[in-house]
Amino acid sequence: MNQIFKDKQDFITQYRAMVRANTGKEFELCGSHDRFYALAELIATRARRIASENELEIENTGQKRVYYFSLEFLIGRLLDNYLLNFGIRDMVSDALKEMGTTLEELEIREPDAALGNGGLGRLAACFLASAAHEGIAFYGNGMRYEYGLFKQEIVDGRQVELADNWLKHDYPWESRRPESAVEVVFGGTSVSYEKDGRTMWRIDGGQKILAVPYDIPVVAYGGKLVNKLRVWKAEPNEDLFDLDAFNRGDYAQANAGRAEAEAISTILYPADAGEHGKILRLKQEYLFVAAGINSILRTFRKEHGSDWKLLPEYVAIHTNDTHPAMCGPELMRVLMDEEGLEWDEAWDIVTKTVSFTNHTVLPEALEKWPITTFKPLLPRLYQIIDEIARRFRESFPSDNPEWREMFQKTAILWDGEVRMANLSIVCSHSVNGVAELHTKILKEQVFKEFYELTPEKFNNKTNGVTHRRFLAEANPSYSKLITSKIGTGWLDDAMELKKLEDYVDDEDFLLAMAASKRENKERLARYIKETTGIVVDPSSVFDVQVKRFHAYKRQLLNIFKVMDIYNRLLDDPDFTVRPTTFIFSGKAAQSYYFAKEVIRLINSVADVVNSDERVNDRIKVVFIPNFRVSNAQLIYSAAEISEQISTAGQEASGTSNMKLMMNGAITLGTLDGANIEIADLAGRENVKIFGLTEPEVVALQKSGHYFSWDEYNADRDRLGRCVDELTDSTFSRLSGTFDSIRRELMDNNDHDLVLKDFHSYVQAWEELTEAYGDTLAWNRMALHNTANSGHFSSDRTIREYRDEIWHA
Ligand code: 26V
Repeated sequence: MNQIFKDKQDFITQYRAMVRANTGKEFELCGSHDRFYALAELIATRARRIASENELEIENTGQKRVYYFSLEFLIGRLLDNYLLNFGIRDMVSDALKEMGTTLEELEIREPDAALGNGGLGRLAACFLASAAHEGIAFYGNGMRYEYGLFKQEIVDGRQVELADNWLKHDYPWESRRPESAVEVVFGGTSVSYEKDGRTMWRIDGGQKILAVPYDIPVVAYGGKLVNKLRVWKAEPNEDLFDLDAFNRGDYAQANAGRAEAEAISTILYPADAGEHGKILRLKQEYLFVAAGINSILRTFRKEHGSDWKLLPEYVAIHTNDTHPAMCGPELMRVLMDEEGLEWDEAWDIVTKTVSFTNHTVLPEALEKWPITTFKPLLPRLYQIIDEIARRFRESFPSDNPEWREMFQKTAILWDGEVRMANLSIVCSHSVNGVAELHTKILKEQVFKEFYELTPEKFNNKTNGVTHRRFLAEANPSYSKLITSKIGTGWLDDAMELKKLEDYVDDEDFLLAMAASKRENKERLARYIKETTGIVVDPSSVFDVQVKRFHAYKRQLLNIFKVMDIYNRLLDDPDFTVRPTTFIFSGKAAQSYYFAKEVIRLINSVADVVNSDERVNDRIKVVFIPNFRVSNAQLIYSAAEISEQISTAGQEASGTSNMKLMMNGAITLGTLDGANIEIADLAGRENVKIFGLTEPEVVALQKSGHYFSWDEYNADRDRLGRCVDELTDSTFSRLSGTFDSIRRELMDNNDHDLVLKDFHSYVQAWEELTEAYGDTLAWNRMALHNTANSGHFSSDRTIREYRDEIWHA
């Protein structure tokens, strides 16, 4: 441990001094806001000092640096994380109590940095933490959006989006680095000129934007290493201010250039994808790529000079999905146009440096840009992409008609569009999926042709999550219990959780687990009461589905189960259920009508069920608004059933499944994404699997013999009734009926096979909740889950990337 304070007294003295320096007031006279900012600054100053010591060391030892390019880093709050990693959380918590406040009171003052949409962005944040833990010189490269992901409110059951002005107050962890700003050019013309008998290219004219970096320290557990997340803000160059217009009194015009420049880093696009075509998004992608590459090369030159052949030895560039796909072309541009390398030399360097992760198989999520948008905005880059595409095409024997399919599928430019996934693959030496099944689907279906051409590029890296945040921090009572048996080693090495297997027959331990879960459920029940007004019973089963809303994740299937249970409780006097609280949380993209209707349905069912005294002693439905990292930590730790019910083959990996597993929730899921690996590791008897498998889904879709009306007609009493209730008055009281959901199921033939999997799902749920009656057996299952969750620590994932892709 790196002791950043001598002892509690030392901490208190320094903290008081910081409060005084910041506010001019004594600690006692300050509110929680000022107290939080002073505490954060005290910690951040220490972190920055260690970071600069590390920098020197890396420079001296010539350690390879890994740069992780991602448009999203969903980091959430950091204070608690910093304290845990510096090993001072308990000490600070005690000290604050002595000083008349609490850590919790200060923590909630921190903005929850929502610079990401969901799984992909949170994965990037987990990687920052784990790479630091593994001692890798690892740098996040991203965007500093002025507005993070929208805040969600629920009005009449509907999702309403509000701007997330997270920078309203200062952000204490960041430091602005204007001296490292980079000029980025949009538009202009690509012109050639002769130099030393060679044809060279440069861009004339265009709009020059300044990318200004802000650095956020990333503290490793143990506090010895501090890495950096670098996020870029777009600013105008001074010459964008139109003094003539200002002098004419036309202030809007005077500032127009400024506003246009700043717009680039104003908002995070809130759809998980599908923003293709929006020019601002393309500007974001180029800005953070160009600025990032520039700053990498600057550091390289300072340390190793201009022997660019050495770049792949000292630098790895990883591209998180296709958003940074321009890394390859931009690196080509700089190496050729600015450093004077020949194409082949530059290409060799690029393809040895860049690697790529794909995160989805959904065709509608694969990024494509109209050439008519791309080319005028980035003329020189387009030329380079065109040349990459041409050379790639020429590597085929193009006269053979059998190659035509291959040709079309692997084309980088096709049908008037730039295909970012194909560009990413061609520019990378490694392409990976995020769970075994997902990687298999990439190889055999989505990127089949590329796999045939270059099988050696393809590999799997099953996702992971940081167990220090999602178990240690999120679940203090369980962590304490775990530590009391196996010591603290599991914080460093999650595989040590395996030692918990020794306690599967220790009744006292199993009962202590139940007590810990109960404590977390009470904590969540209080939060639910505060945020929704709904009172839930902590002795009911907490059944949890929390994630972004998408048709393929099938929150609809889950709420159909609740509707069915409700109907049966009303109609069938012999039907009984284990008292359960069905908990949902998550956001839908603003423009994703179907997903938003499912949210409205859940809230409408909640409204009816929770106020129906005939059933509300046994079932309750809760939609927790504004799902984000901070409330996720309360939810995961209180969960008993983990709903992972996507249509098989659609969820690339999932990561909430891992977080919930660690916290001892039992997976109720399909054989999809990382659920398969969870089932294998925990043991089939410790999870509950249902539904069609991926090959069955593919075969059924291909056969053309799935008809949702057949499902409806085969069970009019239960399933048919739920479908009908979408459009009768049963759940319409809050804000109307659900015709579009019914149309999706019946007229659109139920694309996601909700009706098909309905019976096996409800039955699986009934069997699982039946098992809840035996407390010891249930907690034994839970324990097997926690004990085998070490594999899903992102520490393991990062080690695999390090050893097999980055070679750092
Ligand atoms: C985006 C869109 C947008 C258009 C409508 C359909 C759709 C579907 C999916 C996406 C997701 C884009 C990428 C993404 O966030 N993937 C998630 O990455 C996680 C980390 O690897 C993984 O655990 C999730 O399974 C995967 O969905």
